[in-house]
Amino acid sequence: MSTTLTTIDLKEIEEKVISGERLSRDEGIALYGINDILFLGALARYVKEKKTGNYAYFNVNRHINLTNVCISRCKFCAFSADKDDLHAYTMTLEEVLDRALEAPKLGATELHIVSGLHSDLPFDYYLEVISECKKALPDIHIQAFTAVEIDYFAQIIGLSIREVLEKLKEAGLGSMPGGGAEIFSGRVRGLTCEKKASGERWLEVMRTAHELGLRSNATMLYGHVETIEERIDHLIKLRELQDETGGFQSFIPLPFHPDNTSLADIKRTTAFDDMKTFTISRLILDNFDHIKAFWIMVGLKLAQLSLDFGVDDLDGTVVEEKITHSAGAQTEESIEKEELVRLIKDAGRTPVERDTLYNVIKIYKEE
Ligand code: V47
Repeated sequence: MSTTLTTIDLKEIEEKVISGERLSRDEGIALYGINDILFLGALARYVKEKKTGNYAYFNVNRHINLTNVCISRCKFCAFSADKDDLHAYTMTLEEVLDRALEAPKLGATELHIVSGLHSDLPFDYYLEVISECKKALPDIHIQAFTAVEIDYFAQIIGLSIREVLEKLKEAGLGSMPGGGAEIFSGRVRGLTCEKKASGERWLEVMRTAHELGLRSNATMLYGHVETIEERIDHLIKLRELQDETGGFQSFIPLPFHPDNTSLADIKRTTAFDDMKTFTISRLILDNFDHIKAFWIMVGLKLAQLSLDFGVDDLDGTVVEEKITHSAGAQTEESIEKEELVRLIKDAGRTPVERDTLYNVIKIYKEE
């Protein structure tokens, strides 16, 4: 890395963070050059505690991936398939409902639905998935469809992004997950996912969703062909949109898993890279309330540790996960809520079970 900071500069950064002053692009880039992980952790922890005190959040949710058929075939993805592949699948509405109906039995308050960009499914299929799930489970929150999927629906049905989102909202869509953001840089998208929506388009979809009152998350897929500068530019673009709309709830850095992808030669991210990315995200994204460690991708041990490095949310129980597990994840696909509570308590934080919109369901105070 080319840029490094002197001790004096570090003091300056510390003072800026403590006085709530915004860090610049250059400072973000330079922070990646710091190997004093405890310094970064202390700063990120300071910001985390200012925002959410000693709380660490989780929810009880169930993931559903409707289809793995995808016309995009991104180089970093091991989940997607061509329509004629033996492992290609598309769930019928009945199958979706079967899975969805398991959710309340597991105590879940959220369905998290994301899928491939299927070549033939009509927009009505997705509308029906949402409306039927909502009809069957009126109390469950449906967080579904990445900005990339919304952009694709708009193309296949010939409607504007706003019209697509309005129809989905009317059908029962509650909020949007943060996937598909990858790295916004056109260079990186050209190398890894040239067929999917551009970074500008992803941001445009989110802007429109927020204008319609739909809240969303945001992600960054890191540890493949991007540079540190491109990571920071990604964060700055999210910060700028958040200044405009305030519609993002949480930011989730996603470490790249290379197995079974076209980028299988790339090595997995290291613990230092993961922890730096959590802390620097916490420091740059001063207008985001929550930084989430998706334990499925980060691993349970690092996810627990991240609670001292700027993270305040561990995502949820998940139940069934295909995207990371296709790419070699060694984590379980599911976790009991009691285990999330144990991990959080053991880190000295107060576990808070939340719903999708961060309304508190239960605070696990010490008995
Ligand atoms: O968009 C794909 C990423 C995302 C790989 O919003 C990969 O709360 C690592 O966005 N290695 C889907 N990552 C998952 C996602 C998500 C997960 C949990 C919570 C939320 C939320 C969102 O996974 C994709 C892509 O960026 N991805 N392939 C891979 N090989």
